[in-house]
Amino acid sequence: MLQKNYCIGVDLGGTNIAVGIVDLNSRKIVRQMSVKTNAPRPCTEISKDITSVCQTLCKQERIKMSDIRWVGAVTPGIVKDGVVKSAVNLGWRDVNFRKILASATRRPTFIANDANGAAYAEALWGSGEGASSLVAITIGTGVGGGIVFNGMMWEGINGFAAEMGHMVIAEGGKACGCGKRGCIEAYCSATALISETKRYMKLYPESEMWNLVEGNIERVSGKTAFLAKAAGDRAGTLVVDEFIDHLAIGVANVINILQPDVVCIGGGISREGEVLMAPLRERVLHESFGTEGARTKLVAATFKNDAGIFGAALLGLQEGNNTVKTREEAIIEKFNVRGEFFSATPYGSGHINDTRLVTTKDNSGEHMYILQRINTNVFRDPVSLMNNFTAVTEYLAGIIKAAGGDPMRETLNVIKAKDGKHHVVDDEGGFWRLLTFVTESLSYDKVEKPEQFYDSAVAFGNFQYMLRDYPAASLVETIPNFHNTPDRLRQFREAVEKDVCGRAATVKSEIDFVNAREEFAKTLETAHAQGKLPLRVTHNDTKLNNILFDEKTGKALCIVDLDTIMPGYSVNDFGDSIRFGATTALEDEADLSKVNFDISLYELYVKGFIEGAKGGLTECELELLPIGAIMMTFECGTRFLTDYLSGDTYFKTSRPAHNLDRARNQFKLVADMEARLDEMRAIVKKYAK
Ligand code: ADP
Ligand code: GN1
Ligand code: MG
Repeated sequence: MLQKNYCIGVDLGGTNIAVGIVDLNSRKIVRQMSVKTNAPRPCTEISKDITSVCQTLCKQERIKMSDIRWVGAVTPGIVKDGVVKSAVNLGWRDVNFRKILASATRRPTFIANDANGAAYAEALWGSGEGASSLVAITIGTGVGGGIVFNGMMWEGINGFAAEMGHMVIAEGGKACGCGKRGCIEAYCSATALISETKRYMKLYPESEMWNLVEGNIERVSGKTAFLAKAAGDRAGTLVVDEFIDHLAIGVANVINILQPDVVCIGGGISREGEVLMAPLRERVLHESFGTEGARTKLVAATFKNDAGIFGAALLGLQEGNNTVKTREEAIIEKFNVRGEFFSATPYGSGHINDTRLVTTKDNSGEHMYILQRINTNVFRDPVSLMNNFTAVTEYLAGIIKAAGGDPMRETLNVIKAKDGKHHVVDDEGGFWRLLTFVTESLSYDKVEKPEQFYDSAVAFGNFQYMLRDYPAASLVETIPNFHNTPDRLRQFREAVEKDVCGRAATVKSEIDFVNAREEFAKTLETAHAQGKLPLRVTHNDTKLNNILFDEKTGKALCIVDLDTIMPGYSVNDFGDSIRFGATTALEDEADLSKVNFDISLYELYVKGFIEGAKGGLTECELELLPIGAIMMTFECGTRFLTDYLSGDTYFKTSRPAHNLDRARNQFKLVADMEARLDEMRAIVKKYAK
């Protein structure tokens, strides 16, 4: 019997979501199902629906989700590295679809634009099989496409690659939906073909096309003119010939630039087959360069209706996706894991470490782990970091156990390497650690329900409470002066001074914003120096996505990212949560009109944090909570701006002005909070009794 080798392809459209289990051995869709998209909806909801369809299909096929090697999904819109930059039909902007779908399905997950996905399937299993390069031009409502070279899809630096439809074929020509003129989409989309057909019918009342649509012009389709041409109709012939002329210019441009092995024409119109392709080939031959025996093959796409599902399913075969696997596999072999390596996929949205969800398998089933490469540019002494990490988690496990909790889910658990160490160093000097995966848990980049934020506050308050007697002196400072705001300002001034990228002149108002708060920056350090503000064992990175929520109960479950546990101020832990969570937008939202301080979320957090700390906060700490919120927001904004000025070497970025957008975003919140400081103080008073 043929061994099963399954993956899942998801074709997410504006109207329907088609999901299919694909058998990589037989190259068939073994089961499929389609549900309504009901767009616009948040990615988390759509990902949940996709997951339950996947589960249903697996049940029908009598397999487990863990037998699925990966889930690939294609979506309309601009996609770059798994992030949907914008998809108008779905109402998404800058959505990390890969992360959300991986969290929901718990499978390695790959995402691409739908036209790119279709091109990929065509390159691997369709008309490009065996060739090393293929360009697809897909003709539908619009004109799209995809470029595949040596098994890799080309998304471009920003996800806009292969937007074939906007290749200009006539300067100053017909208006296109994109706002420009003369784009091939204005001539060669199905929409354009239909409107040309109608125009010619009106010019030629005797045309056969009127009979084909039974006198009703609204019945014109992409086929009408082709049928008429086949019957020898003059108007139909004119429409089709013009259409082919225009398409030939576009195809010739592609060939002249890239000289790929194959150009394939997909979409509904490609069903016309040789009626379209034979004259197109002839025209292209005249328009393009090439030599005898070395000419681009021009063909109709092989995949028809199922191009979406196949395109999505095959994404896991992309070379880059497999190399990730081999490297991780070698590292996993050095740890004490259960069973054999099975898969690895990028996970989470942290700015510092590289995180992967890893699965292994043995006879008892599947096991999940979190594998992390510690950023040694940020953490200079990773061995001491791991000593902090293991000592604190073991201490917390004791407390959780004593309280009747589950230490395997309520705190992190470090897996030892086979050599007894808490880490593995790879061939390139990369420093890796392995944690058990907290099952059935999720983290959020933005508050989805207010109760969540309240819960996270209780959890962070309680985290500090649990560590109240922990020997602070035994902790190594993993990043010295981490939340010493005056020192952060010193680093900032240095960056302005050096101005290595020549960016300082362009951000003068942001620089002024920071400098104007030099005195304010000293507030907490001064209070500490005066003996008013105590040092405690604190987390120091309390943003919402560093807490895992129980998927079933929705309750805060486990605090993660313990790299910065060090002596610090409680008010900063409070403040860091506020800067990230008590806002109406994501931390990297660039449209500042969307970024506002959300004082009702602030109030929920104050209530929860004070409750969680169980009376452990001093009067001075309570009084300084609002200052902690402004301080952390200001400090983080300053750090983002410093990194922008220094050439983006610290935080992970995915666009050129990413750090600048983040800095502006944080400064907007600072200004909002400054204006509402009295209200913020009154709220603390209300709960501090
Ligand atoms: P970074 O320092 O880059 O932020 P984190 O340690 O916060 O790295 O990990 C990134 C993300 O991975 C977290 O936000 C969380 O969603 C997820 N994560 C980390 N550890 C675990 C775990 N043990 N189980 C489940 N998810 C985890
Ligand atoms: C970093 O690692 P992560 O993404 O959870 C940073 C925090 C910043 C935060 C801004 C070690 O947190 O200090 O506040 O980004 N962590 C480190 O989002 O620098
Ligand atoms: Mg983190």
